[in-house]
Amino acid sequence: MSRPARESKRRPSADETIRFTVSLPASLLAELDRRLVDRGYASRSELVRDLIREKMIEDRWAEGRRRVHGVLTICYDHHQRELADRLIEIQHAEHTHVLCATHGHLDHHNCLETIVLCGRPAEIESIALRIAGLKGVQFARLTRAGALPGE
Ligand code: NI
Repeated sequence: MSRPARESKRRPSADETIRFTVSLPASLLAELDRRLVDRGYASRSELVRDLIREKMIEDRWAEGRRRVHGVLTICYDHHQRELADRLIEIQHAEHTHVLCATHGHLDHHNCLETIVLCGRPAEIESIALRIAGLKGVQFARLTRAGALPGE
């Protein structure tokens, strides 16, 4: 007796891994394999999964309406007048968008700080720009992050 058609087309559960076929031009596949080796991936699947996740985070930021996370990394000279106070003031004023901050002392003069931000992309970018623009902040980089569906 054959199985009913409905059973063979059941919906996979969210954590199930599905195998599917992708057609690529040979040159694109060669580029993918180069990245695989350069980045130390164990398989094409691992690399493709990460590329999809990166794109999903990018799209979420570009779409702009949903809550995302970002990590602002800054370096500054803590001897710069009033800079440490201004950094603290901005974070307190934006406390609903600041999850946490970590401070590291790089040497006698220089500090490294990571500030984990949450909110809509425009809110996070505005806070990051204000901090990056403070006199004495020598390096600032915002890393875009966010929760992914099903993970
Ligand atoms: Ni320090």
